[in-house]
Amino acid sequence: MAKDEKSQILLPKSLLITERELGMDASSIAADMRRHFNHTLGCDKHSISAHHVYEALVIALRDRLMERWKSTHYSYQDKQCKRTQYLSLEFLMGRSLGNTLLNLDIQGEVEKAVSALGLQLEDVMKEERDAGLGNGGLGRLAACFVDSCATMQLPVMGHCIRYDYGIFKQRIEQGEQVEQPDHWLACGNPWELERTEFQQRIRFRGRVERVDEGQGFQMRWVDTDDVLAVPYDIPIPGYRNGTVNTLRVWKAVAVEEFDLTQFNAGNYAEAVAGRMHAENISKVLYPNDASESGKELRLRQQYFLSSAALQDVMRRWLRDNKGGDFSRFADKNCFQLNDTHPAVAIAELMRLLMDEHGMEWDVAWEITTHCMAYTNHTLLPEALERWPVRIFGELMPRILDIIFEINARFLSEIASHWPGDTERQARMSIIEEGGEPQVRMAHLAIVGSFSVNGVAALHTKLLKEGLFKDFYELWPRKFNNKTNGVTPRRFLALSNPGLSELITETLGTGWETDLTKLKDLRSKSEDGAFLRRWREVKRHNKERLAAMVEQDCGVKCDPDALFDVQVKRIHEYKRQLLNALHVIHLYDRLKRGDTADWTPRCVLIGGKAAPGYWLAKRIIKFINNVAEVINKDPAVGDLLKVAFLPNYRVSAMEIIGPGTDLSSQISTAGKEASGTGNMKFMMNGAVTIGTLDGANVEILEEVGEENFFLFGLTEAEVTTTRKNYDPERIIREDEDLSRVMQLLDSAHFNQFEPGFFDAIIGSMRNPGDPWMTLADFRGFVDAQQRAAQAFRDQDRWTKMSIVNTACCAHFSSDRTIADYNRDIWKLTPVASETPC
Ligand code: 26W
Repeated sequence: MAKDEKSQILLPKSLLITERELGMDASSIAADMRRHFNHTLGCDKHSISAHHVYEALVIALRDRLMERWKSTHYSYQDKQCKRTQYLSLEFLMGRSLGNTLLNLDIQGEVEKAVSALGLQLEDVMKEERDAGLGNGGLGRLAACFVDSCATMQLPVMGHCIRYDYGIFKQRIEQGEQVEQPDHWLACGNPWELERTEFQQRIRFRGRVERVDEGQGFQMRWVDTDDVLAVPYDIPIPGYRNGTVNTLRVWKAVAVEEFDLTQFNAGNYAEAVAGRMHAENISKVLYPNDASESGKELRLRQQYFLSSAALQDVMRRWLRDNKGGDFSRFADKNCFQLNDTHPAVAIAELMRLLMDEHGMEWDVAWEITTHCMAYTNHTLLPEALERWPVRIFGELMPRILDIIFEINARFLSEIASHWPGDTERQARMSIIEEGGEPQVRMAHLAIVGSFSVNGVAALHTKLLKEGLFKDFYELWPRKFNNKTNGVTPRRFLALSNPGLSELITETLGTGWETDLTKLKDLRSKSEDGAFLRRWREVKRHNKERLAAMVEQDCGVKCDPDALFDVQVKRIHEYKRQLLNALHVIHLYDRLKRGDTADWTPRCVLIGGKAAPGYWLAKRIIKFINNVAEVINKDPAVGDLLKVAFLPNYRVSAMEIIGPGTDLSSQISTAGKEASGTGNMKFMMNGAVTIGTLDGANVEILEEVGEENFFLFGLTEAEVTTTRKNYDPERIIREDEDLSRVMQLLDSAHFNQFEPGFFDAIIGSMRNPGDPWMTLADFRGFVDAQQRAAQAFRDQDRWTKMSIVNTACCAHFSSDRTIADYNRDIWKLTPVASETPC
């Protein structure tokens, strides 16, 4: 018999289910769906909502996951194994239904069950909303990582905030981005399980008291405004292995007590308003990508998540280690910080160990610095987080004290390492002095972690040589590279069923968890019949994509044209503008009749702009205007189509990736930390046109120059060229570029919106343009010409496509996670107790 800790009620064993009881066959699933539809959800003959059908199916599946979830939990518990907590302010999960069916291997049975009830599974699947708890690459990486961890049976738990509003929905009106709130929880989330019994109390504001407790001073954080963190668990099933891990998302809830002074003074509304303030913490995801916002609410979110996750681990630790022995804590726990967003966890762990568990500084520091690990995701200075010391001190005074102490001890280490080098001290300090002193979160993260990693080989090298050079000189062994990856389950097996089937037919199964098997596809690239099959699959996927483009943009694309795609957040460094210039150049060629050996092409561009990033939003308008002019010009016809895909998101990528021929990865060298879209495209047999940036470098290495359209300045060339960068000269000396700029100057794409694109044109003409867009124009146009020519030889193109898929093993997130585990986490895989 087990005891409920709080109520002391005895749980009779007969209440617990220990064996798997739920059938995985169509008739059991159909029966459960009906039961949930009628009883759990209370639907009746007047129900007309397809959403209820979806919900009934999810609950039936969740029940089946639950059995595996428990047995995974028991296995981890029995082994008392080391665990990792992946702390991330973003988890861009997308939809879960398809992934669950795939991983539980019940697609066929569920299809039967649903059609036995007179419905189409495809229609039911469309009812699911994307869980958009992230902006872009960083958030989606977290989602791919938890998929890989579950598949590799590693005891890793994700922690995130349960935002009521995810990344905004993007609509395009008159060519402009219009943001709409994404209230994704409006109809509830049937996957999640509320765990109020594990709620934690998070403190804010108040003041710090020094109390003498006889054997020395203790710090006490008092008079605080508390908020409750309530966890909701989302199951993360591994691929056909019986493991189900957990993504724990935390919701902010006001503490039970009212503000009594307000309440007693008759200010009922003010008392309730205080609750609203607390609950705002988990209201909305910040939609900024690659620029920090400096907003107080954001810092409250960061501390809320960090503290909730740490206290949750502490609770389990104290339960399993009676007497509170922390000597093995760091052997049993690792915290991976997804960028600096949760870096305040370093100071919070110190606080918990010292203030709540009576530890001395040195002992607490030893533990902390042996379980924290930090991943950096960007080199852009504007994305590096800094918080005003003042805000920090107001919100978390005790945490600020601890950061000051960490810094004081760190600076004395610097002073003894480099005596007299005060400049270096100022450079490396966690506190940036000046008018408004700031906490540099990256410095805190490096000082408090035993591991610091970049996300692609080039990125890590640049971190060591540039941004973190001082730290690398001090602690070279902390630094390591972990090239990103993406999950082949969602982005190949699930989203590209045609190609998956062809691969399985050719190589057998097993590639889903071991992409090195795909290298055998290479030998098939001389087999004519195989080439034809490969082409048919791609053609089918292009039809699917074309249907989406027609539906969402009203633009008709010929599936035989070259599908040239760039989807990602809109940012100057990603150079959607360079793409637009090329499109305009093609249009100019068509208009002057230069159509010999023309390759018909559909250029698709999509992505969200941060709502406060004015120029990025203007770029969207620019692309839409260019598309409008080109698409309605009868002289262009089917030779060139351009479309801006609205509301780019995970579920859209599942259609876009498989239907792409040419993947544009054209950032200014040295700016894109890794990129992960590049990997999803490659996996699906798209050929990359790209610069030597981020993980493109490694993609090129894997596929070879003949299967990649390389162009542009290298990072080193960017740095040297910058000194005397002269865009006007480049325009003058390039006939094609001059003509493109003339079209822009003559307001060809903004005839009724005078001056609308001046800022865009000005940014490219500026000798100080940090992204040096015009420097790469010629290289890009030439590379595009090579791509167009290659595409005309369909056999040649198909071979390139096959080689890309065949060489993608390095870009599976399974490989990435294996690297994290080997070098940083050192976890032992644990099989789920009851095999499935
Ligand atoms: C504080 C505001 C903020 C929010 C997000 C600053 C910075 C970010 C991230 C760094 C944005 C991001 O998603 N970075 C991307 O991370 C991917 C996963 O590692 C990389 O593949 C991309 O190159 C990188 O831009």
